[in-house]
Amino acid sequence: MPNLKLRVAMLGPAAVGKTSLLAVMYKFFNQTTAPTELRLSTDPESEAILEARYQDLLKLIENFDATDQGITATEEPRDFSFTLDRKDWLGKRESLELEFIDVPGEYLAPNASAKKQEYYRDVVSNSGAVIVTIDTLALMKGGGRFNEQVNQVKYITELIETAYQNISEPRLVIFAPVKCETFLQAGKNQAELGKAIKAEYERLITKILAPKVKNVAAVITPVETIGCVVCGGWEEEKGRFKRWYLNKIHVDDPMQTRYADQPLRYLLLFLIKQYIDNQKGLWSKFNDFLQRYDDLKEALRRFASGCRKVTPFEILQGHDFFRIHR
Ligand SMILES: Nc1nc2c(ncn2[C@@H]2O[C@H](COP(=O)(O)OP(=O)(O)OP(=O)(O)O)[C@@H](O)[C@H]2O)c(=O)[nH]1
Ligand SMILES: [Mg+2]
Repeated sequence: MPNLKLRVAMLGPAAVGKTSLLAVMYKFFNQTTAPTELRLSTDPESEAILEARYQDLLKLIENFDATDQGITATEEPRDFSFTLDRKDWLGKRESLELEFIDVPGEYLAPNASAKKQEYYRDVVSNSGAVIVTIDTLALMKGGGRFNEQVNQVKYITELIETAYQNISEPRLVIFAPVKCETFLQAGKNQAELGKAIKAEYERLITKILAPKVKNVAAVITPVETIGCVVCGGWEEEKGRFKRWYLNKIHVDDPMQTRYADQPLRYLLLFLIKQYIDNQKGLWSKFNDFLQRYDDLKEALRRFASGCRKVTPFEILQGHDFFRIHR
């Protein structure tokens, strides 16, 4: 059993793509263990669920007109544990566990019970990192007129504001725009995505996170979950968004997930820096742990050094949390 756990909260309203993002992150490690030398494994139940969600995504692109109804909504909060160790790590007595908490987006719905809302806030406030999953189509299509309905920026802002009110330990906020293939095609201005996030999440970034820069790092790491589709429009009813129309770029294209590793790399880079800075509290166990396992620390450091930093990737604040001198 792993004895060191770090919690990562998945945050976002229903259907933005939280579970899909977890499924492609799991798949990334599953497919690329050889070159990374770090091994990531999940318990059999988590693996079965994430594999099933991944297969749902594959089904989505079987047809040329990819209908956007591939994935089952999450019904209950669920932990997905990603256990990390080094491939040839001797002993394997202990390992590092990243525990992703996937909460149903309906816990954020305006009519969700106070208990559910409070539950979500507690998950965020007790997690070292949060992945704000953003439906990029809603952010940018139609002049962003469905953004508030789909991404609930105001509510997310308030939730983080409350959850981070009294923090004294370092936190990482990862903005992960998904469904972003349409805007990252060759020939598109890659800077538009970051600009839209900064404009739409302005209050969260400048009023809530920026004043806490000593404790809070924030990055933008887009993930193309599917990769081979573009948005051909949407269906709406009485001004309310209903669904996206997606088209494959070429009929025979396979799934072309891009950047699924990036949130993980940033997460691990942030962790290693905590170790180097020898932070207390939430992080102290992590420090004790790595102190004992130099080889794992080195493998983590090498993996984390692959963080992308050029547009559309960006460190919004807390550059020092990611700066490692050797
Ligand atoms: N085009 C495109 N569609 C995506 C992407 N990621 C997710 N989707 C679609 O978005 C839908 C909803 O994704 P989920 O992962 O179930 O969303 P969720 O945030 O977990 O939703 P809840 O469980 O209801 O909170 C899926 O059916 C996918 O078809 C992406 O990167 N690109
Ligand atoms: Mg889900």
